[in-house]
Amino acid sequence: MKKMGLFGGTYDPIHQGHVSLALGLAEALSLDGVVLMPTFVPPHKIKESMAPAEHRLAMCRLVAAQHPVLQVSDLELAREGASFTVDTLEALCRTHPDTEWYLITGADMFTTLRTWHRFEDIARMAVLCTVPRAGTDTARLQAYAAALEAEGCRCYVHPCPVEDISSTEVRRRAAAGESLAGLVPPGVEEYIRRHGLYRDGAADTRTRDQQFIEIIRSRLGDYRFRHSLCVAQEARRLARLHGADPDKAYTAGILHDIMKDTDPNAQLQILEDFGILLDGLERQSPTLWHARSGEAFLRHILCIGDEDVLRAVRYHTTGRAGMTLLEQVLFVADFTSADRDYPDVDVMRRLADESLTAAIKYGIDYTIRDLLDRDRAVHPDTVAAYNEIVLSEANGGQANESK
Ligand code: DGI
Ligand code: FE
Ligand code: FE
Repeated sequence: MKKMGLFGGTYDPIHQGHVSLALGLAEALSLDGVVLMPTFVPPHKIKESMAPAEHRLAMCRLVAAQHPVLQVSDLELAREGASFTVDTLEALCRTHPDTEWYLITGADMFTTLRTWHRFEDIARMAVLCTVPRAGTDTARLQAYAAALEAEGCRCYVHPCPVEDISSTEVRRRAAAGESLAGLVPPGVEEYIRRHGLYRDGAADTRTRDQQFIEIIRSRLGDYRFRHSLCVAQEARRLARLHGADPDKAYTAGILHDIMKDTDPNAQLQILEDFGILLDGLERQSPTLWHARSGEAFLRHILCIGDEDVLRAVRYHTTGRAGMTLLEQVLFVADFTSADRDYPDVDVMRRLADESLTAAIKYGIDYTIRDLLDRDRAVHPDTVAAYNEIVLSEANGGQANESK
């Protein structure tokens, strides 16, 4: 059995504290290696001063090159979305079957371990390791470890505390042009200067939407990627026309089909991970899954908190009674985007400019006929959306247009 450490972090930048911790544990536990795993940072959590992921990764590689026991993996960055540690461990256990894993966490994170997603599985797959900070929290860490061990977890609290170095302080000094000697490993200071990291104006200047576009680019095939950009543009146009928020519409358009090209079983896994239950009809209709798994991915993995955008994605396929204006805009834009070329798309586009509800009715009419032709079930939300429009038309078109 090989013995390997897994040490995740933002590494913004990697500093001497990380290195001492990794090397200290590697020696104490006779590890064959320690994998440094730079983590993905969701677009909205990227602070002005943060270095782009490529640079965080490159600095880790620079340091690993100086210490044979250190390795670097881009597994989590390549996933383009926040990863659960449990998924990373599972992936590593799969690719390294004859390895015993030691999960390395800093003192702060160690005492939150019990709250991590699927903690029991983490504890089953790895020995939980930490190192106290000099002068402070040894007893607290040992008490937490003892409690975990009483539950059957395997833990290791290193007896030699390490000096606490703050990445914030490293970035502040870099911004002020002060020396980083002793704080970061050799080469990292030069790397930071050469690339102008952590200085005003050196931040990742890509907008959130640009970052979302890169994320869908890596998750979707060519056809679906182009469709998503077209829907984003069309949603923004329709939002302006009908008084919805154009920025939200654009973002929702980019993201609405984010899970469309994801393997159905992987979509089910995501739904299960987040405790989302499908109704009986949904379970039978894999084409509906991407709306639900998409919402979950945006909420939990990309950490998008805007309920308007989340709802628009959730209901973009079925619609529902009482759709918000943004939901209506996205629903219609999915039919009228520039890439669509079904025979009566012009009719649909004309309706979309005149009235969102008229366009929704026309779209649902088409969808329901198509589903019936193919012996597919129609989701009750779709029927409810349709009925609401028909009934309000019968009442003189009062309700719903400006919901
Ligand atoms: O993802 P897009 O292809 O851009 O468009 P969409 O999200 O509207 O998905 C269209 C697919 O969803 C199409 O295969 C039909 C299916 N669909 C839409 N409404 C219903 C539905 N399937 C079922 N079973 N029931 C529905 O009410
Ligand atoms: Fe869709
Ligand atoms: Fe779509």
